[in-house]
Amino acid sequence: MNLKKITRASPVVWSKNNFSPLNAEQISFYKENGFIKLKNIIDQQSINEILNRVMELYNTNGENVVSELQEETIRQIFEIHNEPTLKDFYQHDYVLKAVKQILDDQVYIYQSKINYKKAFTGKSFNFHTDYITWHNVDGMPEPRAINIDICVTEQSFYNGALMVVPKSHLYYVPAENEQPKDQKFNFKDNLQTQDYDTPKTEIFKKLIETYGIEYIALKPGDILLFDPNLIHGSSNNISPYDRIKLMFSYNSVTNKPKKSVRPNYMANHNIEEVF
Ligand SMILES: O=C(O)CCC(=O)C(=O)O
Repeated sequence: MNLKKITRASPVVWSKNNFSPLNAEQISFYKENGFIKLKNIIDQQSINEILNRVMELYNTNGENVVSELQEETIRQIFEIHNEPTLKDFYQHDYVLKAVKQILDDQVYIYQSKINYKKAFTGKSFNFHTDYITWHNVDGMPEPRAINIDICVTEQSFYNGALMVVPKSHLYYVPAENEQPKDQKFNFKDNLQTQDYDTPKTEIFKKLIETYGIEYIALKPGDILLFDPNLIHGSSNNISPYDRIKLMFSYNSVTNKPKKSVRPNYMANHNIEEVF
């Protein structure tokens, strides 16, 4: 497979000569690799507040709560940007400035969630890019969007930390099996099983052989910025430690999807707040 044929045309960093809050080195690392880890962005007291709120939400139920396959254990809680106590984190001054530096536009929350990979029982996420679903299913025109992971509990190789294929964001990798765009399709079940949108095996292998796979180890308070077109995934949590993180996905206001058949909590189209 010739990777040139699937090379991405859209920019990764949309601003030009803007080196604050990320400096020139950080911007070029993000541009080349599709991600960057930033240490100690959220203080420990705030992390404790997040953890308390996560534990309260863990005991709620609703359409936006996804359990592990055939288990009661919670896997994900979506639409957390509507939680007043979590507002300070997706509206965090540094985070928003970095997001807008990369996207060079006003932004809104496209998707938000807690990924709660419980000790012993938390399940894997198959390798995928978010953009393939956002583009094919939701109709997002370009990858002018960004994911921010806020690390709440330590993420390491033993508790299912995220893995990424550096530089894979520079290609549009077709899926082995595309997710249906049919309104009747059970998008929620697919969040548990992830049967669709994994990268085509031959291309995936070639990317790994060329660029490798990297574990993203993070400590509480660290954040990860990553491009929605970056291939990422993670393994089961077989350790006795919960792996908890918040994930906020921001989209540029000039990049709104024209249509989205997925529920609003998966692909927000009620844009009430623009930053
Ligand atoms: O939490 C993880 O390890 C991966 C999450 C992910 O890729 C997703 O929620 O789309």
